[in-house]
Amino acid sequence: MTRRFSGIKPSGEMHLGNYAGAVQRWVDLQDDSIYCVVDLHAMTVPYEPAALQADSRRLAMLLMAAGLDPQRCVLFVQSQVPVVAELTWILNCVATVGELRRMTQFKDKDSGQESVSAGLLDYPVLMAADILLYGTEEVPVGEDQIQHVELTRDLAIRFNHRFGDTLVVPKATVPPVGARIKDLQDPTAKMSKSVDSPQGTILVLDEPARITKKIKAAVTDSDTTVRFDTENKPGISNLLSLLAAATGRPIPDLEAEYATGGYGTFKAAVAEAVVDYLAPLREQFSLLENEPGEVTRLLAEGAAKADAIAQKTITRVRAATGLLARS
Ligand code: ATP
Ligand code: LTN
Repeated sequence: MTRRFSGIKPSGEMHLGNYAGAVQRWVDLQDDSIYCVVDLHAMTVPYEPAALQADSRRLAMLLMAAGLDPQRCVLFVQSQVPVVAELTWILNCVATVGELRRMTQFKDKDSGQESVSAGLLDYPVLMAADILLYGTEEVPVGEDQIQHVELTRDLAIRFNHRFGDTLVVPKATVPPVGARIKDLQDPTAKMSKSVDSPQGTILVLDEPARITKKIKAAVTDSDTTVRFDTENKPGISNLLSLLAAATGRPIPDLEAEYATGGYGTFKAAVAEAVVDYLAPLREQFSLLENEPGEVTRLLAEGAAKADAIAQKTITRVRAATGLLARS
């Protein structure tokens, strides 16, 4: 079995892009996999402490509702296995400031700001610690995270070279292109948690009527043909991607079915499919909401399983790097 690890930030509500582009894949590949709500990563930018706690639980519940089964995979909240901070420190002494400054995500978030936290620069080292602590072989991520996984590989190789073969060198696995869901109001930008576009973002827990309203108001074009052409018809192409994700049907089939029926009929079909697609998740989520004690217990169990794996790695890392054994 291949050991997989991936993480998602508890900043803002889960949207359809996260669900269709990442979480569904996690659910399909959950055996022998470890999935993590990365609350420590969410602290790298300004945030509300009370909201972070609530958001971390809520995201974990959404992941369970989406189909991650704590009997089949390890699902936990990052900070509940604190040894990751210890490995981050050790890797900080392997990483260079220069390579961290070159990370695109850091450059994007840093630019135009008067001051950013040291944590923002260190974000990819914490991510490397996540990945390396659990002996990860494959990291399912979106395209935007490939650079961070490459850095993780470099750090693991450098560590092994300096201290002897200790860490597993992982690789990124990226979903096929087309899996990117775009903003309904600006179909050239990705649907995103951190960009304020409430009408352009479908949240997985949006009421059906709200989902329908947003899809009907989606930006399209002045043509009338339903055709997949991201260059000239980004809005319609995005709706086709949504329909494909929601129904599991290939885009050419959908083009053939809706080509000439008009945008109104097409949008109504997309709305209905997306509502149906998200219905089981809403249902499962509300069941979990009624069982807060059970959620706490499942998360504690997940953290204990993750910690058992982590302790083995950190013991080897401490010995290799010349730290005294803990008595
Ligand atoms: P932000 O919007 O703040 O950049 P995010 O929505 O990308 O955050 P993350 O927690 O960074 O959320 O990522 C969780 C997973 O969801 C990642 O694997 C990411 O690639 C995926 N993802 C995020 N947005 C989309 C999208 N629009 N389409 C497909 N996948 C997406
Ligand atoms: N940086 C990632 C989230 C993340 C992650 C990880 C992904 C944190 N730790 C470890 C894969 C493996 C993001 O923004 N999507």
